[in-house]
Amino acid sequence: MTYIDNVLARLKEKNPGETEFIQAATEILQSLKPVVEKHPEYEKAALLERFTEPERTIMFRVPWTDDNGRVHVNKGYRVEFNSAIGPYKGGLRFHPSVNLSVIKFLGLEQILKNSLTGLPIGGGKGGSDFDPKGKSDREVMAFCQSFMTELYRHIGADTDVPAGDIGVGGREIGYLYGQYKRIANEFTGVLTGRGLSYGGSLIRKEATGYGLVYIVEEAMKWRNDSFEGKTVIVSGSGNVAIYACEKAQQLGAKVVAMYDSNGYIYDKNGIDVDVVRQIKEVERGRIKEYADRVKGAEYSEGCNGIWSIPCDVALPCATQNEIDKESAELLVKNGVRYVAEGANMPSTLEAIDVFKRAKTVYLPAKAANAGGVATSALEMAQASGRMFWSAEKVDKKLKEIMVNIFRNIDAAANRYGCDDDYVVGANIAGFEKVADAMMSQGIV
Ligand code: NDP
Ligand code: 2IT
Repeated sequence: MTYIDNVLARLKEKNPGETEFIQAATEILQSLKPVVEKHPEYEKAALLERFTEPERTIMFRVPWTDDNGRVHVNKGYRVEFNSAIGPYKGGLRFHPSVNLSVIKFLGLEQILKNSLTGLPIGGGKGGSDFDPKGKSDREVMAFCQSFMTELYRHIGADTDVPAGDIGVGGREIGYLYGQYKRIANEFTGVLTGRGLSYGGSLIRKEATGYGLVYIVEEAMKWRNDSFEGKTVIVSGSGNVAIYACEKAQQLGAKVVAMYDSNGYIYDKNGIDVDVVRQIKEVERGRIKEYADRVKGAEYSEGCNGIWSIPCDVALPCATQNEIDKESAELLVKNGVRYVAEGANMPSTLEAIDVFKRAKTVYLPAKAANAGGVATSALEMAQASGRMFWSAEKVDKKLKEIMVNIFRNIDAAANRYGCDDDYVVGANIAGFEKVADAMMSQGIV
């Protein structure tokens, strides 16, 4: 049994039932084989065992009262996974499906993603099984205040800097920040994705979606190709999906379909992203309403059907495992050429295999959606320098970061004889820096 097989076997044994975490760890560890073979000292230092065990796992009770005076209790999590190259950094997810396994898979991915940005940020992730959907603003505020009343003691601008993720957008970050400031009595960059009036950065809201399109644009450029005239599918209709759709269309593509957890819309004329933004960001409504407002658009119940629509580019931007083997096969059969992940781990291991065999240009999440956290790090830099950069400046830096990530993952894949395998490239390029930092810092 090799060192990696051993670590994986023990990880499964020690973390029973954590299917998402094991899925992410399997993908990562298996692609690190050539690096580990080159560095026998890693095994002596139990580097992979340490890399896959969070530095700290915080779990807490979050009690809050609804508008009818009923008391509810949710679970709260913050997994401070790895601080070898910087303070823990990563989002908070509020969704009923959140559990320890989900937060740990996200945290593990975040370590390598944050390393790929080239900026000094470690990996962490948190959240709750609280569902903001259908709650009043006051209920969301009550929940956020209770969540932060425990979380505040664990975080800090140089310790751990949370941000948004599914179910945590500008409104939630505002309530969380207000409560942090009140308890800690300090105004610092302890959360990113803040509003522009209280320390946020221009372009942070757009950054994940824009960055996703920028990295695909670069992959296309290397193949003498471009977004011009391409048919694109974007799953989800939240923060990442909306700005991926906007940027792809600015570059000449036609986005024909999007979804939320109830169903998908198909608009052969190209999605009007302003209508989606109005429904989702302003009204907090359902994507179904798009078909009532835009002539020629159709709505279908259920999510999976979206992958049967022929497209050149697929941008999954909703959630984990939204593309299974069958959906991947459909995409390939219908001629998809690029798949790039706005969401974290949206493709199952079997789906990734289908894309690899078909030689689809496949850009995994930790590279493709790193623009969000990279811009969070730019927000941290602005906050600690007590200054604001223009939208043009932030957007230019974001684009440079995405182009660099593409070059680095491509080079890492080539270095190990795995040309165009960006899964291997991203895992190795991200891991090398973290491994070096961990080795330098001793057994901690
Ligand atoms: P939002 O909450 O803004 O949007 C999430 C979208 O995905 C909604 O349309 C939601 O539909 C849909 N969705 C969520 N869960 C499911 C599900 N189980 N089945 C079907 N659809 C679902 O979140 P974000 O846009 O911020 O996040 C989307 C993805 O991008 C996540 O995987 C996140 O981890 C990742 N990501 C986010 C970053 C960021 O900066 N925000 C950065 C990097 C990655 P509905 O409204 O019906 O729930
Ligand atoms: O998955 C992610 O990278 C995010 N949700 C963004 C994290 C951040 O700290 O901006």
